[in-house]
Amino acid sequence: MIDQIRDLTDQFEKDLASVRDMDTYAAVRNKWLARETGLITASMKRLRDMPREDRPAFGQAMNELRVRVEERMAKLLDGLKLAAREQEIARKSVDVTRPGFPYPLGWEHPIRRLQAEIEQIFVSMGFRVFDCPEVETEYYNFEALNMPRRHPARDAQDTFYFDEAALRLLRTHCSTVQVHAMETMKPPVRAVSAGRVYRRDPFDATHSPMFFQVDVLAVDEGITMGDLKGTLEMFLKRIFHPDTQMRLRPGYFPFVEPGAEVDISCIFCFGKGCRICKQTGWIEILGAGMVHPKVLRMSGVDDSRYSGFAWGMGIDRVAILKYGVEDIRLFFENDLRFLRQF
Ligand code: 2NL
Repeated sequence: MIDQIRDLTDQFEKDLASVRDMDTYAAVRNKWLARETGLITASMKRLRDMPREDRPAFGQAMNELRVRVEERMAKLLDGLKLAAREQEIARKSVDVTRPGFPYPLGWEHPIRRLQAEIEQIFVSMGFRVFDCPEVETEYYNFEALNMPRRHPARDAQDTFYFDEAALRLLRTHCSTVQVHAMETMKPPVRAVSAGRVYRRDPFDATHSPMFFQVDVLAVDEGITMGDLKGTLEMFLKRIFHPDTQMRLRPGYFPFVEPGAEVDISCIFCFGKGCRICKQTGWIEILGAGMVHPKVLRMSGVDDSRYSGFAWGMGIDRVAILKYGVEDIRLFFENDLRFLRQF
């Protein structure tokens, strides 16, 4: 009887030693502990065929064996689970000493760089860089610039409104910023403002619903058209070419009087006539003028004492000319193969 128990115990130790993984563990567990067919239950059944006096001792020994088997199996399971988890961790761990993947870097956008160059030119002439939100009110975008409701110039610039009742909109030009500049600064005012503007235009080779503008303003005592021409010529020579010529033609903008359209001598043929300037030798580049007295007055500037000049220019347009880009959409696709050429 004792021999039987010892054989079982030896057998169990051998089985236990044979466990390698969850599958072999399950097989051993089944062999010993299955409810009906396991070796423990089967051995217990032999109790009935034994002499009465042997039963208590055998029963007790079998019970001890059962407890031992259960405990050893549970411990083995813990060990297996731990090993599996360690394997999992080792599999998932990251070798921080391995060389990384090259991370694709961006590129300074040519329009933003041009904007910075333009701002720098004006800073060097004593102007202040002024910035304002792109979401504006009708007052700053239109009214304060002498474009009252039902003014035709308003219809000409199709505007993105957030909601007409609150009169919130996306600015259609950067002159809005100059109105704020005149309101916040006492003359002399010398301000340059550049940034995004928005118009309900189709997106094609020459239009974009979002583009970039720069607006320049100087207000002081005794400012004349001569100051406008001198400052403008200096700027155009610096941004394009030292030999760039300039000419002014009469032009209409409601916020200036008089107003002018400004051309530069063609930067491709130097005025000889080519495809870009349509054989005229001149390229239209910006609009300018003397600030309308009504505009000065509305922003709290005494128009009997002060006068000012102003102009506005598309930065994208300058970029297109300067870099010979055929399609404005290229500037807004952010394809690094395009941007890296600048
Ligand atoms: C254009 C024309 C222009 C201005 C902008 C301006 C600003 C104030 C008062 C008066 Cl606060 N004028 N700016 C003046 C003339 C023309 O822009 O074609 N821009 C792309």
